Amino acid sequence: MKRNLLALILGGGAGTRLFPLTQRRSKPAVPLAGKYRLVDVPISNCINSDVTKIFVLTQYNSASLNRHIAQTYRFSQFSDGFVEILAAEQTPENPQWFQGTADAVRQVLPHIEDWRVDTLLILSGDHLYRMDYRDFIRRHDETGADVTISVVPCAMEAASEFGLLKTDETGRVIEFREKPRGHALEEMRVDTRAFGLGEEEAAARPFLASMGIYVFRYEKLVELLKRDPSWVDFGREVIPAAIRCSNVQAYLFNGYWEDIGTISAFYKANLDLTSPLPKFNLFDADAPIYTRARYLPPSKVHNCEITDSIISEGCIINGARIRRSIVGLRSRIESGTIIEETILMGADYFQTIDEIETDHRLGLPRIGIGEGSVIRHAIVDKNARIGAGVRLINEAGLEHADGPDGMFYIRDRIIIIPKNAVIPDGTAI
Ligand code: ADQ
Ligand code: ADP
Repeated sequence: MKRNLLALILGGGAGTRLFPLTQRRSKPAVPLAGKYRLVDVPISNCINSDVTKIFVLTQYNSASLNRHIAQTYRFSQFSDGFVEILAAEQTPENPQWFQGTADAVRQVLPHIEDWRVDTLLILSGDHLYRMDYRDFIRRHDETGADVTISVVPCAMEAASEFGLLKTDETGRVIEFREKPRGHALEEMRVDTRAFGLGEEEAAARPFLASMGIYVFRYEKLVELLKRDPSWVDFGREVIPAAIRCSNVQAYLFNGYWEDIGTISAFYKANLDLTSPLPKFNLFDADAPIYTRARYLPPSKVHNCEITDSIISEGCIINGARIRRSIVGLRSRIESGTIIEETILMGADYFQTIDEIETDHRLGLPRIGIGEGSVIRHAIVDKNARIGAGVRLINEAGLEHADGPDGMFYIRDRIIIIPKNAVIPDGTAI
């Protein structure tokens, strides 16, 4: 029988955890690793697993997400593949935005019922990992499951951030608790040796955490979503209910996996890519991460000292010292700058000579990093104009701050310069 499989990528709710990167765009469109966007990871995993019917669910439409999807994921006319965005919409019956992950799926059911789907693959839009979903789906088929949850062994320190579960000896899930704390957390400890972990590894990672990605038998999902409209979240309501009334199985994933839905996790995972042997490999020719082909010129580097960094296409870098940083597309960096442990997202476009001259007359820094500036431990969003002699080093060691008029933000000690921000010459933060 021909399988009818659809993938739904949950592209984010209100997006508060990645604010201000999500101030002007929906979460799937947040730039990653200098040239990609978050949504490229699950979409590439899908394509590399032969899953080519993909919907991206997002709370609001953003121009950059629409443009990115439309210009990147064009399948051949002989394929039935597509990537389509479904944004939350107000209808006469439903004036609400998505109330949670399960509610998002419930609200888009009318768009997918025509597809005569038998299996739904539900994915998250803010994870960094590489998975062949065919193995995940095979396990779902072999066990005759209604729902299969992908899980990773997890350490005590991180466990309360996740849905935790227990299985019986056949791998069937018998208990699930969403982000338990204290005693409730302690009770979810399991012997992960049963999942093939060695003695030491099992002691270090004694919990089974849900990755928040699921394979559902379509009929069962529809039944669960229709049963109680107050069930709006998979982790909090739908999965615990499914365990009570159906066959829910766990699929153990053994590779690198990171939830990068918060500023500090996003920052750390991006910077890890600059390591000599990063945990996430962008250089896997068998399973590439796709993104928009932009036909940019190769980067030009003049008189610089650059170590442990990623330099994207279309950059011009003059006389800079750059260490452990990501330099995004079309970045323009002037001489005497020092950039350390920083993510520069680059620019959406090259400025013309006329634009640069006009900026100069108006006393506005051009897009990029001006002469002699020092930037450390920061995220600089696209099209930011950082003047000359600027110091972005969080000198006061602030944990959390909001700059005047949204000029900058500090989250977990990381300085964030929002998209299109202007930082005048000589500013010190
Ligand atoms: P969380 O990651 O906390 O836990 P949540 O923030 O609700 O779950 O989001 C999961 C995914 O859905 C994210 O990609 C998010 O952006 C997206 N999303 C959230 N609300 C949405 C909405 N209203 N509309 C569209 N998309 C939305 C979940 C599980 C845990 C599991 C972790 C693993 O509930 O059990 O351990 O994922 O990261
Ligand atoms: P990316 O190249 O990172 O995928 P986008 O597709 O989001 O980025 O952005 C590139 C787009 O930026 C261009 O296609 C162009 O439409 C837009 N853009 C915005 N402002 C300008 C501008 N002032 N001049 C030229 N292009 C601009």
